[in-house]
Parts: sequence; structure tokens; C-alpha cells
Amino acid sequence: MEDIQTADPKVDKLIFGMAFIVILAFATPLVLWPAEGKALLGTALSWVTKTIGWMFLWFAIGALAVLLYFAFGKYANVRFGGAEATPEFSTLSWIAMLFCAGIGSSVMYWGTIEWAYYYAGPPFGVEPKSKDALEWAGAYGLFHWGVAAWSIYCLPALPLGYALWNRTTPSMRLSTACSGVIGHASEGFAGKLIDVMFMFGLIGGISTTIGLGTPMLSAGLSELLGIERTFMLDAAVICVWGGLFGFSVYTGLDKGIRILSDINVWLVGVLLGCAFLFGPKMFQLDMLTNSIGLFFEHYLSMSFNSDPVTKAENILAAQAAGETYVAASGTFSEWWTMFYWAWWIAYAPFMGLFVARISRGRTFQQLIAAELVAGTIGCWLFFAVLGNTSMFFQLDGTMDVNAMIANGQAPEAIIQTIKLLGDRIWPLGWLLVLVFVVLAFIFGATTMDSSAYTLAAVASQEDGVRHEPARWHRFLWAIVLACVALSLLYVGGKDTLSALQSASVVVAVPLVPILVMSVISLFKWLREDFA
Ligand code: NM2
Repeated sequence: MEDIQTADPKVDKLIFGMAFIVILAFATPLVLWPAEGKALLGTALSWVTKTIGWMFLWFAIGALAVLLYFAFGKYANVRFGGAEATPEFSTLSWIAMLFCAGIGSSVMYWGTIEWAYYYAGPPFGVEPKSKDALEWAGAYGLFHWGVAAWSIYCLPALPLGYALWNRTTPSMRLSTACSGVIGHASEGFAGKLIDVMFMFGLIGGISTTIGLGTPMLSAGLSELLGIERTFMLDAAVICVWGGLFGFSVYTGLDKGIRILSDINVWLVGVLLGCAFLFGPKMFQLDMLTNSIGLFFEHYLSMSFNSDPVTKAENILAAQAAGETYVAASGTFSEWWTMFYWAWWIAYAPFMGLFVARISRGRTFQQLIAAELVAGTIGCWLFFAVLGNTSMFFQLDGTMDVNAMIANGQAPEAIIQTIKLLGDRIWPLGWLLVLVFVVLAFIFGATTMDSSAYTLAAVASQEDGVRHEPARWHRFLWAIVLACVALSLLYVGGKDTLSALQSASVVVAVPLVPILVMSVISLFKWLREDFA
């Protein structure tokens, strides 16, 4: 092994080994005992949201507060790479890369039908399927994909970027970003543990993405090719997806991701452009406007909504009936906001690393503005155009999205929305479905590709700044991602959502204290460097 890859950085055996063991320990029982595995995941999800769910809410608010301080406080003009550093990428492609890395096919999934879940099960005791429920549904989509969410994404980028570009020994490790707090322990076992937690988080987060994206792609293909959606089709989709990122792995990070990101941006333009021009424009604009109003007016109550009374009632009722409490049947907050924040947290250190790597020459303020403003607007466009169209189709009776979801056909509901939208242009629904499917494929591939790259970089001895991790090593992580996602789909059976939600929620827990540590480290460094 040694000679084959003299040019490539060596694998860090301890991190690599620990990560593999953790993943195997997680995935094997799921595949061997799917029914028990699913129950166990459900219990874990319930335990986390029931016991420490509030922590996720505080984390999101805290992240925003810290970022506002950095954006407008005395460190606003600190530049990655030092005062003289110049940016490596043009502002536009920097923002495009940042968006494409952090946002995957999930925005197409949830952007289209998230409202329907809130319409049927609204927050704040609103009557299900009422007018108010629909308006809240519009606002909550924006909330879960808005400023708070992007704050979670942005937070780790600051300490990671500072550790990479402004400290004497550049490093791409989350453990190094925590060294201001844990000192030399960051080079020992504690540090490795942090890096493994990072990997575990990312794999959990990605599994949720692949697990949701795959049935959506299968539904698209089954519409286009007239074949039935089965587990085999799902498995085939995952393999093709793997092949696509295999391609981008082999063409190298820059070329692969850049080509795909470019195609991506064009296709998003075509899809959203058509959906706006030929969709129910007036409703889209009205609903967006109204949702933005609700979003701002209720920002704090949404952020701190922990459903304490309903939750306590549910727990008491479960106790009285002698049953264990299951969050999946629980409150809006547990089922949605806590899940979402956890999912963003699972991705956050990865996003931080990637963004750190492309942000030399940018100031704290620029980075925060790019993520919070551009990221939010980018996500909102999907909700404004696709989600509001789907909502309109429900209202005017074109299709019954809620009935389809209740019937376990959420992926079909998404594809139908796109097809019916396309049919408004001409009988060209299938063409728009094709664009949608290709876009989802590429969107997923760019996200997975950069994550496989990051996983391999973290499990290599050298950081990924000067040396790219070995290709086989990157490819291996791509396969691991595909396998974990496949096992979750298998476990979930017809109802995969809760299994997929559990994966993200569980992996996010250890990341919260780690991210807090990295921010404290950053404060320490800044105080040292700018004393
Ligand atoms: N987040 C943004 O599939 C994706 O869109 C990846 C998902 C964390 C909800 C990210």
C-alpha cells in the first residue's frame, strides 16, 4: 500500500478505523434486524427531542446572535488569510459554490411539499387544513430554510476559516478549531474523537438527503419511463448517483464540482423560471409576501416554540397508558423545528470546512452576509415558486397533495406538481420532469461529492489544503454514504421519513458542544491576535 500512493497523503488509521467501526456498529444491526432497528431509531429520536430538543432551539438563536456580533462588531473586517489576502474566486462563483455545497436535492423535495405537512398538522394549535394553517405553512417553510438555518451553517465556518488561514499551522480539522479550548488534547485521542463525530454527523446528514432524494428520483423516473417504483429502482438510482459522483471524483475536485455546479445553476434558472412564468404567478407572489410578513412578525415565537404544554400532555398520556413516549406522534416543534435544526447542525461542520477552504481573502462580514442573505434568498426562491405552486394546485383542485402524502406518495406528489406545471406550458410536462430529475441528480451529486472529499480529507494525515486526499479513499467514502442511505431506506420501508429524521437528529447531538467549543476558541484567538 505504501508505495502505490507515495504522492497521496496517508490515511490516518485511527480516525479511519474509528469512523468505520462507528458506522458499521450503526448500520449493520439496522440491516440485520430492520423492524427492531426502526423501533430503536424511533426511540432515539424521541429521547433526543424530548430531553434535549430545547438545546437545538437555543443553539440556532445563539448562532444568529454570535454572527450578528461578528458581522457588526469590532472583528467585522477580519480577513481570512490576513489583511492583504485577495479572494481566490469571483464573488459570484464563490456564492454559487457555497450554495451548491450546502444545499442539495432536499430543497427540491421540501421546497415543493413541505407546506402540505404543516397544512395538515399546523403549529400553535391552529385548526388543521384551515386558511390560517395554510398561511402558517407558507411562513414555516421560509423559517426552516431561512436566516436561523443559515446561521447554523455559517457559525463553524468562522473558527474553521480562521484556523485554516490565519493561524500559524494551517489545518482543516474541526479538532484544531477546538484547540483554543482543549489545548494539546486536540492532537490526541480527544481530537480524533471530535473528528470522528464530525464524520459521523456528516454521514447521518447525508443519509437523510440521499434517503429522501432517492424515492423522489425514482418517482420521477417511473413517471418518465412508465415503470413501477420499487426498492430495486431506488437501489439502481443510488448506484447511478454513485456513478455520477464517481465521475466527479475522478475528474478532480475543481473540474468535477465546477462543471456540475455550472450546469446546476443554469438548470435551476430554467426550472424556477418556467415554474414562475407558467405557474400561478399572482398566488406565488401573494403567498410569498404574506409569508415573509408572518416570518418577521413571529420570528421569535417560531424560534422559541417548544410546544411545552402539548408535549407534557402527550408524555402524561403515554405514561397513563403505560406506553413509551414516541416523538414521531408528538408536537410540531419536535417533529419539525428540532429535526430541521439538527439536520442543519449535522451538515454544519462540513459546510464550515468547505466554505473555509473557498473563502480566503473574504472578511467575516462578507462571509456572514453571503451565507445569511444569499443562502436564505436562494432557498426561499424554491419555496416561493415550487411550494406555492403546489399549494395552489391543492386549492384549485388540480391535485390533492395532502391525500397523496397521507397515502405514502410524497415523492409522487412532488413529481406530479412538476408535471402538471409543465403541462400548463404545453403538453410538455415530461420535459419539465426531466429537467427536475436531472437537476436533483446533479444537486445531490455536488453535495455528496464535496462531502466524500471532506470525509477523506479528515481521515487523511495531511490536511486537504495542499494535498488532495487519495482518489480511492474519496471514492470509498462515496460508497459508504450510498450504503448507509440504502440501509436506512431498507429499514424505513414504506414510511422512511421518521427513520431518516432520526439519523440526522441523533448525529447532531455531540456536534452541539463541539461547535460551541470551536466558537469559544475563535474568541480566544481573536483576543490573542488583536490584543
Ligand atoms: N439541509 C440544508 O440535501 C440537501 O439539501 C442538503 C440539507 C441541511 C436541510 C442539506
